[in-house]
Amino acid sequence: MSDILHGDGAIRRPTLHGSSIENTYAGVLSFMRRNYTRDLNGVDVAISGVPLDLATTFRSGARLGPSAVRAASVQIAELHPYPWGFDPFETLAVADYGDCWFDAHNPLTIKPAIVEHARTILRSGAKMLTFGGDHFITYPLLIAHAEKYGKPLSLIHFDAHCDTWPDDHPESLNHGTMFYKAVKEGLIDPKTSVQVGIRTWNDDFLGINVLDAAWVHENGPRAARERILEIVGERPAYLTFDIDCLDPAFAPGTGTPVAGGLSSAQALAIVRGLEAVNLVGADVVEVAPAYDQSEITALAAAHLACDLLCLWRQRKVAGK
Ligand SMILES: [Mn+2]
Repeated sequence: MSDILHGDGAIRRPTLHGSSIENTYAGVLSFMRRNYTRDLNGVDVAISGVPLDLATTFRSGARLGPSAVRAASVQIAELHPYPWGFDPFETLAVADYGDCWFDAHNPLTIKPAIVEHARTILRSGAKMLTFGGDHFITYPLLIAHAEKYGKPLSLIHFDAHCDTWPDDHPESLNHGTMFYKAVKEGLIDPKTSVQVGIRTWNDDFLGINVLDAAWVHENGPRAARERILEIVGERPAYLTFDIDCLDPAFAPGTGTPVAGGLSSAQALAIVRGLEAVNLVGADVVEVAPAYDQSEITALAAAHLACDLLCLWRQRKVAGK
């Protein structure tokens, strides 16, 4: 910990590593006060936002998700994350890359712009932790990750919705059909993929394993963790967390809330136990701050993201 630098570590910290003394609520905003930079040299994980909400089916507003999650994240940047007890940034070089640019008024250009954004980051060797935006963004992110890490990937998908509703329109912007397309295009392998927290009906889950919300409530986080590890094994896995996996009591600030979801404690207990997963990329999506109360949704998203970074830190320490 530097005792020289005070304030604005997001733009003044001379290294990607460690933390500096700050009033974390002050200064230029970045995720957990990480260096805000487009220089990917030496970066293990690049944080970025994709502020898209043109693919929503109900309430829009997730375009403001990335900035809300960054704002909430400073609250957990003061102390070592619990229960880990270490500063993940001493080991893991994490930069806030800023947000993906796309032309919101030319819808057909949006998907390619997100793919290109991801390619640029992945080409550097950095992994991506991305904030939505609505859940559509995971589709172009999967395209880029499958190019980089080989297809099909395994998907670990937390959500109230399966998002495998049929959609054979290649250009559609729809946040409920991405994983239908991902399965059909061979980007993800349904047999080694799993959906957690589901509580909306679909006649066809396309062979993806489902641990629905009732299953998690009945069996608990430990069983969920074990089942996920069994399904995914050592395969390269992409983790996507739609914040509406959480019950609206824990995450009201989202576009399509569904009652009966996971508590933040259940979700964190599951995610924290996924150290054995070969995680090649992750996103946290669908935070829509206009419907939030006291930042609880954005804060839950920030906590989940911080724990994902801790998983990567653990794997780096273990030489994986
Ligand atoms: Mn959802």
